[in-house]
Amino acid sequence: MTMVYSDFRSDTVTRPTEKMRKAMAEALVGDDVHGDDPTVNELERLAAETMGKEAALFCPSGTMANAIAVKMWTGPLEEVIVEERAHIYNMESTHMTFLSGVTPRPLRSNRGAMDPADVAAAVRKPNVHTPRTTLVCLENTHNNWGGSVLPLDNFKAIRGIADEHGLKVHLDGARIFNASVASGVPVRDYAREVDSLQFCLSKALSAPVGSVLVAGRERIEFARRLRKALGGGMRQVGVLAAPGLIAMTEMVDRLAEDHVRAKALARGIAGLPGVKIDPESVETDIVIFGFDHPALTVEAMIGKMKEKGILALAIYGGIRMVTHKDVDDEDVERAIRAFREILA
Ligand code: TLP
Repeated sequence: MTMVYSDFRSDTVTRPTEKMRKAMAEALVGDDVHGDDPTVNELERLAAETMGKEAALFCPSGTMANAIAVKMWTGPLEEVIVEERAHIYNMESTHMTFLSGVTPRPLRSNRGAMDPADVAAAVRKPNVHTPRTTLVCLENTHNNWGGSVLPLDNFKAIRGIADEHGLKVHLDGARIFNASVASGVPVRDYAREVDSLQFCLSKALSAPVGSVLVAGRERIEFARRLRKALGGGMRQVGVLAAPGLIAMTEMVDRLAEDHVRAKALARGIAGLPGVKIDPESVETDIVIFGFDHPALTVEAMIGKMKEKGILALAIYGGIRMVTHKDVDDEDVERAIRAFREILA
C-alpha cells in the first residue's frame, strides 16, 4: 500500500486550488516581456496598490526577487547589513557575492529583530579600507526564527537609522501576509518603512509559482531590466499570474487557521522527551524546535516520522514543521500521535 504523507516540510508544498487551476486554464495572456500580458499587469497593479508603492514586478521566485533587490540598490565595493539567520544570507546560494559583488554583514538579533543600535554601529565609516554600507535587509515573518513576527516599531527604528546614514532598506516579505494576519498590522504599514519588498505567492498563499517585488517606479523599471538579464523575462505568464491574483485576494484570511494549527502542534509535542519548544513562541505557521535525545539524532527522528507518514525537515540542529492549506486538524493530530509513539 502506498503511504499518504502529511507533509509539514514547508508551506511551499501547497497545491493550487481548483479555482486557481481553472483561472490558469482561462487566463487572458499576452507577451509579458513586451509588457502586454493583461493578467500579469493586473497582478502587478494589485501588488503595488496593496503595498502602497508605485510599481511591482512579477518574478519567478523569491530568491530572484531578493537578488534583483540587492542588485538594484547596491554597487561595487559595498556592504549589506543582514540578520545572521536571514534567508537572503543563508539560503539563497550567495547571490549577494555572486551576482551583486557585495559583502553581507550579519548581525545578531532578538528572534529576527536586529537592535537598531547594532545596525547603527555596523554602518561603516567612509574609509579607503572598508566597504561602503548601503543597504539593510529585513525579513518578516522570519523563517529561521520559527516564523517570528518583527514588531512594526523595530521597522520604524531601523528606518530612522537608515535615513540618518543614507541607507536603503529591503524587506524579504516572503511571508508578510502571515505577519500581518498574526499582528493585525496592515501589510502597507510594514511596506511604508522600507524602500522595496518582495512577497511570495507560492508559499502559504498556495499559488504554484511566483513572487512580486514592489518599489518606486524608476527602480522597478531598472529591476525589469535586471530580471531580463537574469533570464527571468517570461512570456505568456498570465497563466501563473492568474493563480497569484487568487492568492492575494482569497487566500490571506485563511492563514489564521495555519497559525492556530501550528500552535496546536507545538502544544501537542512540548514536553516530550528530547523536544525543546516553548509553544508560546509560535506566532505564525512555522514550528522550529530543538531536538536532543539520548538515543535518536535529528535525522533518525525525521526518518522514524517518515515511516509513520509525517514529513518534516532538519534545520539548525533541530526540526522544522510548517502548517499550510494542505494539512488539516487530522494531520496535526496524526503528527502529535507519531511523536508520542516514537518518543514513548
Ligand atoms: N524558503 C523555503 C526554503 O528555501 C527553506 C522554505 O521552504 O521556507 N525568503 C524567505 C523568507 C523564504 O522562506 C524563502 C523560501 C525565500 C525567500 C525564497 O523563495 P523561493 O523559494 O521562491 O526562491
